[in-house]
This record gives sequence, structure tokens and C-alpha cells, in this order.
Amino acid sequence: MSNDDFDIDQLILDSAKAAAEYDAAENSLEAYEQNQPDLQDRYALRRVKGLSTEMEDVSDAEYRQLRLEKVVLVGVWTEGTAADADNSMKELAALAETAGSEVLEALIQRRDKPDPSTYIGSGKVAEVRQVVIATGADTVVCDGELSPAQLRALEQKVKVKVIDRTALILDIFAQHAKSREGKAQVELAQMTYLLPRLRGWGDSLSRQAGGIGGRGPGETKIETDRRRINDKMAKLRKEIKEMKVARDTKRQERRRNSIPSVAIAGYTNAGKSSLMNRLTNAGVLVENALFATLDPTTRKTTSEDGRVYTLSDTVGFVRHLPHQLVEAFKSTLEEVSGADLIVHVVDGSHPDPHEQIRAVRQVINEIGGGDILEIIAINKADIAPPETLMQLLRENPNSFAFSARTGFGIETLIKAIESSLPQPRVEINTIIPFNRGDLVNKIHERGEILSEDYLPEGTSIHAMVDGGLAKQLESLKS
Ligand SMILES: Nc1nc2c(ncn2[C@@H]2O[C@H](COP(=O)(O)OP(=O)(O)OP(=O)(O)O)[C@@H](O)[C@H]2O)c(=O)[nH]1
Ligand SMILES: [Mg+2]
Repeated sequence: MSNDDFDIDQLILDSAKAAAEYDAAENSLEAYEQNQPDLQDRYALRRVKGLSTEMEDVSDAEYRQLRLEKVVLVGVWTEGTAADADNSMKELAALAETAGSEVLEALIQRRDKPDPSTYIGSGKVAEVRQVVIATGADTVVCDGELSPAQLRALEQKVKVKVIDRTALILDIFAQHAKSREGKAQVELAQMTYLLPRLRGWGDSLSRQAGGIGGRGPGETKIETDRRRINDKMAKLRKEIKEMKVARDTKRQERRRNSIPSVAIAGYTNAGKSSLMNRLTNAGVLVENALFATLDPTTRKTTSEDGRVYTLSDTVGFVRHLPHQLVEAFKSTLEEVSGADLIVHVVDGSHPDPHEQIRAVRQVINEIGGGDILEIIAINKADIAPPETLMQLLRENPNSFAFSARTGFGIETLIKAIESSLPQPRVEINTIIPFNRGDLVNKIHERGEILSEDYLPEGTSIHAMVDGGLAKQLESLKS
């Protein structure tokens, strides 16, 4: 057959016919499924009630204006109770909303493990497709980290964009990053996520670009992209390292002055920033959204007995926090791992605060903060069920209930924090000349005064101080 025999019209006709047949087959599948009323009630694919959100109850989040997607959530429920599965989907819904999406529907499938090729079972994929058609959704969000192949296979079958939980969290972080450091860290995490997925996207790109047999240009493009991303990642790592120097210097300064540091850590939306504002008037952003805080804020404050210490509000944690983010945020997470005391804020009104405590401790361990003294501060006592509060208080030795909103329990919590600060250990008994008022101030800020007297030659002080200050006072004598 020569090229002249090649009938382009016939080819178009053939492919149109093929497409029509495909559509017909698919429509009949949909028709079949729609005629199976029991299908929806089957245990394997349950609908989570009360999850679809209406615009009016989400109007508080301004992020929404950036981008509004209509999403269907899909989860695979492999272990735990039905309530665990529902909680997981509720959290996914909250994440999707924070990212600016409208949640139309949520589906959970019970399976031993996710399907290796399409995450949910092939029979159920068709049902998700049906829900997508019925609701007009433009995105499917899966409650896990999917392989590039799974994402692609599922996308081809449900015919709308498919993203996983990791991509969703990365997206929220990208929207909320304000500082240069935060932005660089998020970008690094995004690229770490992107790199192994490049091949999959490259494949479809090369098909588009080159047509039949035209893989060459596409492959080349993937290589260039990969190199560009690697270069960019190296640059970001360098930038982050440079910014870390400034952060380290500040921390070392505090350390040298023996200023105790307290990190407010905890699950996202637990009320860390609200507590920070209560304790320091820092005026940090409080929002009923996940990961409202990304950049740590540190403020100096003074204890009742006059000692100075710092409080840091930090980024929230979440179950299965993407490891790319933990890795990229190492330097800001040092506010937690380098602290003298962790105030672990827990949302007592959450349906499963125990699971949140577990998840937070896991991240704290991962970043090397497992040995730091911890106070469990159970927040939202104003709306939490009293029996949950009692249970949490019983189970956790160093725990306190409070409400950042009403102020309940705040005084007791502050006392607990201040009595847990590292104690100055060196006893001094000295007379400081009046022209060294700065040293007297330092002892007040950093030490514990036992007695103080004003003599003609200076201030006589008996106090407990840290080693560094004791040395300075020692050199005063010589
Ligand atoms: N009812 C009640 N709500 C509270 C309390 N404390 C905080 N909240 C609410 O909980 C939501 C989250 O508060 P934030 O202080 O932003 O929480 P966060 O832990 O800093 O959250 P991220 O920075 O997003 O991780 C806000 O809507 C607060 O108004 C409280 O004691 N009672
Ligand atoms: Mg916050």
C-alpha cells in the first residue's frame, strides 16, 4: 500500500465510530449501574453523610476565592472502625475546603488494601465516574498517597483530574506560605513530590507533542525538566540553609543567655495560635482552617517571678504529614525540636483527640524532640465533652484543660508552664556595684532571687542563676 492509498477521511470516520462505540458502551454501563438501586447501598462503598458543604457555611475562608474546585472525595478503609474511616474523610473534606474546594460527595470503600492499579477496586471506579457525572465534579481527591501510575490510571477512568492527600496538603502549604523561608521550603517539598512523578506526566506529554511514534521530543523534554528541577532543588536547599543560619544565630543567642524556650506544638487547628495570643498578645493569625500558621512566631515573655522566656507558635501537624514537608521544614521545625519545653495543644472537642496526640508525638519523635519535657494542654474546654476532658486528663500525667476562647484554666496552665522551665542551678551570694544595674536586671530575668538588699557599696543578692551568668558575676569580683 502506497501513501497515496492512505485515506485520511476514512481514518477520521473510523476513529469517530470507535469513539461513538466507546461512549455507547460507557453509557450503557452507567445506565446499567443506575438501574441497580442496591448498588448504592452496598456496604463496600458507603456514602459519608453530612460531608457535602454548601457555600454559605464556608464563606469565612478567603482562600476560596483563589480557586474553587468541585471535588469528590474517595477513601479506602483498610483498618479501624467505621468511625475512624468517617473521621479520616471528614479531615480530608476539611483539607479540601481549606485548599479552596467545594466538597460535593464522599465515598469510602472497604478493602484489605488499596488496589495496586487504581487505588479503589475496578468495579468501584465506574461508580465514582457515575458520581462525577451526576454531581458535575471536576476533581477526585483520594485519601492517601497514590503512585504516579495509580493516579494516571484512575484519571483515565474517571475522566477528571485526580489528586492525592499529599498533593492537597502541599497545595495548602503553598497557598499559606508567607515568608521567604516558608515559600522556599514548600517549593522544595513540592519538587520532591513532583520529581518521581515526572515520568508519568512526561509520557502523556510526549504523546500529545509527538503523536504516533513521536516519543523522542517528549523524552528529551522530560530529561531537561528533570535536570531543571534538580538544579532548582539544589538552589532551594542552599537558600534554606542560608536562612537557617540567621535562625540558628538567634537561637544560639537565646541559649547563650540561657533564655528558656517553650514551643507551642500540636495538631493543626487545635488552637496553638489562640493560646499564643492569650499568653503574649502576639496577634498571630487565628483561623478555622488547617495550616493557617506556617511560619513560626517567637515572642519573649516574663514569668510571674520575673524570669524571661520565649514562646514559639509553630506549624500544625496532621496524620501522615507528607515526609517531603517534614524534610523541607526541618529548620523551622527546630523551634520544636530545640525547645526546653513543649506545650502540646490538643483539641478536646475533636472526635478523636487520642489519635491526634499519637500523630503529633510521632512527628515530634521524627524530628528528634521525643525527649523534651511535654505539657499536654487540652484546649476548647468550653465545647469539649466533659467525659472526653476527664479521660484525657486521667490518661496524660502532665495535662491541663483550658479554653483559649473563654480563658478558662489559663492561669493554671501558665503556672504549669513556668514551673516546668529549666531551673537555674548555681547559687550566688554577691554584692553588685550600683553602676552595674544591668547585671542586677539579668539576675532578675534569668535567675531566681532568694534575697536582695541595698547596701552602701551596692546591691547584695542571694540567688540561683545559670552557669553563664554565674561566670559573669565571678569575673566581676576579680
Ligand atoms: N470553641 C473554641 N474554639 C477555639 C478555642 N481556641 C481556638 N478555637 C478555634 O479553633 C480554630 C483554630 O484556632 P487556631 O488558634 O488558629 O489553631 P492553630 O492550632 O493555630 O491552627 P493552625 O495554625 O491552622 O495549625 C479557630 O477557629 C479558633 O477560633 C477554644 O478554646 N474554644
Ligand atoms: Mg496557628
